[in-house]
Amino acid sequence: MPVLDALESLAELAPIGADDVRGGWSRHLLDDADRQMRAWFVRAASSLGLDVEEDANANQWATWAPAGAEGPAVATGSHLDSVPGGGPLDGPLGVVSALAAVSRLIAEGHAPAHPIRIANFAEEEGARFGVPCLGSQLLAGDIDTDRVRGLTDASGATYVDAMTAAGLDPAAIGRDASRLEDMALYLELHVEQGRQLAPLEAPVGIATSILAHGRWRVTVTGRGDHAGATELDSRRDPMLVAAATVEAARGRALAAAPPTRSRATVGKLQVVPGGSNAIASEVRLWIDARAEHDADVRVLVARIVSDAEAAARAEGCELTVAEESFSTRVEFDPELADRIGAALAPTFGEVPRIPTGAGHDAGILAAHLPTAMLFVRNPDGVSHSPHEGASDADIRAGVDALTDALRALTGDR
Ligand code: HGY
Ligand code: MN
Ligand code: MN
Repeated sequence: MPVLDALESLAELAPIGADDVRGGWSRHLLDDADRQMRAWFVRAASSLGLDVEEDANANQWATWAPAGAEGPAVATGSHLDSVPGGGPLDGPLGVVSALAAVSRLIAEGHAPAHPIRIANFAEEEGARFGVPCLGSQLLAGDIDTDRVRGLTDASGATYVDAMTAAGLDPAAIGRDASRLEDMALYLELHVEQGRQLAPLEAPVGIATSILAHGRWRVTVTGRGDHAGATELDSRRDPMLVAAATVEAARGRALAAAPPTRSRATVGKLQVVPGGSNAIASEVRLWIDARAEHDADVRVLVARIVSDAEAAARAEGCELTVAEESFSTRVEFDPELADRIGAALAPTFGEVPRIPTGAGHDAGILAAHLPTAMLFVRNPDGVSHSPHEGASDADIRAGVDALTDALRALTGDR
């Protein structure tokens, strides 16, 4: 059986979903690029002799269960979708590293006491339907299925439309108790997002926690009118309210005491109708807010919204706010982290333990089973950008680390 090389796999994936307009890669749930990524997963896993399945929630799974491997699986993997114009590693690195690690364990004759199962979780970024970690949330039963069926993408297509077009049954989505119970633990490898490992001169790290975070959609309605003919004192311009909201996001996050690690971002804005010589009639914007604890995020968002409402009143605009997602603070399993740290120690010495500000499917699953994450050093710390990267040597080190961890966690028969 051939050993799968993570760097070669990333090179194979590089042409898929390359975004000529924004740069980077755009691969969104069940679009053309995502389907090619998913087809690659099936081919790569099948070439290793793994059993490949797609579950009712559009997640893909590849299982290695040689004779004698029993009980719930040790699960690993990540996601193959991306943010709009994202980097090459956020998601795919964890999937290709998992395939590479399993191929090495097969090649070395490892006899696991438990199956190893590799996941490609669907819509981790929420880039198409707005809700992150949708595949893992559905699997875990953490999200209302009627709400999910009603979600729409930018073109107005519903989640039901997307599933149906891909030959999946939207009526079947939701909690998958047997699949959840058949996982003993989940270990996700991911490119580091942020720059904590470089100063420590460490190629890999082990996650401790994830900031609480969420997304809020703000809709500001004003009155569309002529940019030249409308006197300034008679305007109801939603763009001014949007601008005040963007300022408030930064200002309120900055004003929160540093221990809350508060941050708020407006990275997406839609202007209706969007004419350069027209006062907008409506502006929609999205606030991404994160902080150490759930309550810190709630306070931060309340303050930003209060500023936005004041700006709306001053401009004579209407403002509504809808929560699209909320992910509570996650503490990863310390015992599992210790087991992984011990497995890595012979090669890597003491592996740093680091928190992260990014959300992950491992964070969703943490409420249901022991979970852990391995991070691969990102020299600049940049992610959700085409400039995201890791050195070839560190990508190889990540595969080594994941291989060592999976070997230890599945034991020898
Ligand atoms: O947005 C996030 O934190 C993640 O990368 N999905
Ligand atoms: Mn991401
Ligand atoms: Mn990710």
